[in-house]
Amino acid sequence: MMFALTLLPVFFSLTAYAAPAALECSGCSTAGAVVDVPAGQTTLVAMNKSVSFLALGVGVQNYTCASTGTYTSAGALAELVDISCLYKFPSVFNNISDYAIDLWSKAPASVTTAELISKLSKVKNPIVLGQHYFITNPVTGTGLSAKWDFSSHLKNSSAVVVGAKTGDVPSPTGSKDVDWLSLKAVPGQGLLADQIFRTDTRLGQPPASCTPGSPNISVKYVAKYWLLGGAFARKITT
Ligand SMILES: *[C@@H]1O[C@H](CO)[C@@H](O)[C@H](O)[C@H]1NC(C)=O
Ligand SMILES: *[C@@H]1O[C@H](CO)[C@@H](O)[C@H](O)[C@H]1NC(C)=O
Ligand SMILES: *[C@@H]1O[C@H](CO)[C@@H](O)[C@H](O)[C@H]1NC(C)=O
Ligand SMILES: *[C@@H]1O[C@H](CO)[C@@H](O)[C@H](O)[C@H]1NC(C)=O
Ligand SMILES: CC(=O)N[C@H]1CO[C@H](CO)[C@@H](O)[C@@H]1O
Repeated sequence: MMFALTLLPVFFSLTAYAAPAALECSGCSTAGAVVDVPAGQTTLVAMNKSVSFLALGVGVQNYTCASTGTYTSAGALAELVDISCLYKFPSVFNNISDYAIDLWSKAPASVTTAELISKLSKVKNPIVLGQHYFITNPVTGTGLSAKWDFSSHLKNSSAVVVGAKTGDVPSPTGSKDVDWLSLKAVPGQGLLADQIFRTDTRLGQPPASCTPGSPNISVKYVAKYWLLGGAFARKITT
């Protein structure tokens, strides 16, 4: 661990994304933000609700090897950083996924997502809003459902949302990046949001084939998450 951390300044200083001055990252209103869905499609459609939270997810997509010799999704785990203040600065906002995946994919395996976030030198004062992870589907009792959990940060157990997928399009940046998604809130599973989008994905796809019986794998990825509606927006925005 110590060894890995002492390497951090080296690879961070080598990064190509030298910024003149770091921008304040967290704590701004995104009420006027428009979800960055791809043009020319009708699969991902935003509800008429304000963006309450805009986060950069840094984490892993998990996969299990099916008997057919291909990987299938087995959930994900990500830390969610408030990037609300970057929205008004396209030169940073449009490149934040590239910047983060560059650092994250080069980081030694012992570097955690939290450590990585603390080293995002292009932004100032990043706040971790919470985590994205998977739970057993609360409706059917089998399979996995995506959850976003800000309950610690917002000190309210209702500051969570479980999503049911409503739309899925291939990433415009290519097949190496996980799909862009829309999800709607599963009723009765929290008040954090009414709708969730995953956009601007980088990496996270599994290898094309696997040997049945091999262990589950975790593949690093980053994405932007947009949470619309819900009951908590004013509690963190300014
Ligand atoms: C969104 O809702 C507002 C207020 O309810 C309404 O004035 C506006 O026309 C709606 N916009 C769309 C695109 O539906
Ligand atoms: C691998 O993922 C599958 C699907 O989510 C899960 O049932 C299984 O417990 C996981 N195996 C391990 C060793 O974590
Ligand atoms: C995904 O893998 C990570 C380890 O890489 C693990 O901590 C996490 O619990 C896993 N999540 C699921 C849903 O399997
Ligand atoms: C949690 O948030 C909800 C929605 O804003 C609110 O109604 C409730 O009173 C809050 N609970 C606590 C303990 O603050
Ligand atoms: C350094 C870098 O990747 N810059 C890119 C940031 O995003 C714009 C588009 O918004 C690209 O044109 C730049 O090349």
